[in-house]
Parts: sequence; structure tokens; C-alpha cells
Amino acid sequence: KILIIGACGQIGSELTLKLRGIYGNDNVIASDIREGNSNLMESGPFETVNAMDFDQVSSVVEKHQIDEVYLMAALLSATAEKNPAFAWELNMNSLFHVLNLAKEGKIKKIFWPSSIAVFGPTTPRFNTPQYTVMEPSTVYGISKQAGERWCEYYYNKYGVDVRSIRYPGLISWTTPPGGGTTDYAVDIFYKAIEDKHYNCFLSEQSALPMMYMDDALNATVGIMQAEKEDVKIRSSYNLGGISFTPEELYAEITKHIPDFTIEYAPDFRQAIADSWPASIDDSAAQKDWSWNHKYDLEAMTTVMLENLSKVLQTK
Ligand code: VAH
Repeated sequence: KILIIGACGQIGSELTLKLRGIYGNDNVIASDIREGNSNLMESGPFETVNAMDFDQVSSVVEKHQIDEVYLMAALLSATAEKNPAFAWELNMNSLFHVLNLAKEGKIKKIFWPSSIAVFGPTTPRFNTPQYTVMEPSTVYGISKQAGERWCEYYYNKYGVDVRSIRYPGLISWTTPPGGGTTDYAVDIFYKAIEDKHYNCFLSEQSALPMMYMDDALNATVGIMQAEKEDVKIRSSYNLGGISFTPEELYAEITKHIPDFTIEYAPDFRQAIADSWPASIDDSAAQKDWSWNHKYDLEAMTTVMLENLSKVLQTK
């Protein structure tokens, strides 16, 4: 049985449906602090769980005889900057609860998401290597770097089979933007369709590593289905994908919506974006568990506009 903690979030809501499609609806228990959308709630079991409460997590693991946990609950970069103490509590305590349950033999396998936010202003910015300087300057990035260290420690010290991926910015149309700095690349599609104008909170040249959600979900399933000995890196794997600037994304959208206009008004999130890499080297993931992404900027833009137009028309 699989438990997804944080099943109503940007990744969790789509990951739940994908895992239910692979393993069967009743074998994938969704959980979050609040209920999710109808697709999620109607397609399989749901439990209300506060990821920070060990007893709640532990009792759901016992009740459903859980084998694998995907821990997707966290505060993202921009939100975490507004609530540093709470972000640290949520991001770290939820991880310790799951790692300790696995150490006690109650869980067999864990997926825990890290992020390109673990890199900081002193990290080489282009084609950032798997092993390099990492001095994250955001609360979110600090929590992800610390989390990676703990995952590797629990693997080496207690044999906990925890697997992790450093996600780039993720782009999807099923859940609205959730407090991330890269979420301008989600927001822009809503605004292009609804208003034909977007006021972008990053400057036009801010290149960031990005990925369409389907690719990210395939990578998540891919690392979890890999043979244990093939997962050689137990901190977290770099995951590349595409890299583009707001200006390049805007230009791609205007191929579909010619009268779409944009203005740039960088806010506090500019400093966060400036501290992150522009592009990522994910050759380790390609080599160890045959990762490759499918969606380039053109394909991602097409599929986002097609699907989001349908969703927004029904509103
Ligand atoms: C954020 N989307 O912006 C997340 C992600 C790499 C970015 O961690 O905070």
C-alpha cells in the first residue's frame, strides 16, 4: 500500500492520480491537512493527516499497512520566506517522522522531493553539476539541503531506502500556482488565457530550470521503481529538463495568442530566482536509472494552453 502525504499540493494532486492508475485506486491512500479536488477525493481513499504530527502519520501507516510513503508536504520558497520558523518545522519534522517510521521497519521505501533550491548564489549557474558548492540563501533551500543530508544519513546508518530528486520548477495545469518562485511560469498561462496580459514578478532575463509535470511524475515513478542498487546517490538526484527566461516563455505563448502582452515588475522573488541555477546537469539520473525528459518548451506551451483553455472555459 502507498501513502501520499501532501496529496493536495501541486505535485501531490497529480502524483496521486498517476500512482492510482499504476497500482490501483484502493492501494494508494491520499492524505493532507485539508481535503482535495473531486478527482482526488472520488478516486480512492483519503485521510486527513497533519504531516507534523507523528501520531497521526504513524496511525495512518499502521491502519492501512503502508509499505511506501511519498512525502510531498512542504512550504515552497516564496511562502517559506514569509514564515521561516513554520517552514522549517513543517519541512523537517514531517521528514523525520517518515524516516523514523522507516527506521523502525514500519515503512519499506520513501520518496522525498528536494529541489534546485538547494543551490545558492555561489553555485556554478549553468549546467549545475550533481556535486558542487551549495550555499542556499532561502529557508526552503536550507530545509531541502538539510533534508538531503538526513536522507543520506538514514540510508547509510539505518539502511532506510529513501530516494530523492531535486525538482526544477514544475509546470502543470491541474492545480493553481502554490507559492513558488518558479510559479510565474504557471501563472502566465492563466493570465494569457483570461486577461491576455501578464504582470511578471521576475525580470525578463531570469533563466530558470523548468519541467512539465508529466516529466516530473515519470521521474518520480522511475526512481521509485529502479532497482535499489541502481539508486547510487542517496542525498538527491539533479533533475534537468528545460531552461528558459520569462521573455522566451512569453514569445512561445504569443505564437498561440498573438495579442498577448507582458510587463515585468520584479518583486522579492527576484532575489530568490537570482540565487538559483539557470540550468541543471542531470547526467547522473540519466546514467543510474535511465532518466530522460520528453517535453521541450514548445511542447509544454502547447499542452498547457490546450488543457488550461478547456479548464478555464468550464469555470
Ligand atoms: C519554488 N517551485 O519555486 C518551487 C521549486 C525550484 C523551485 O522549489 O519554490
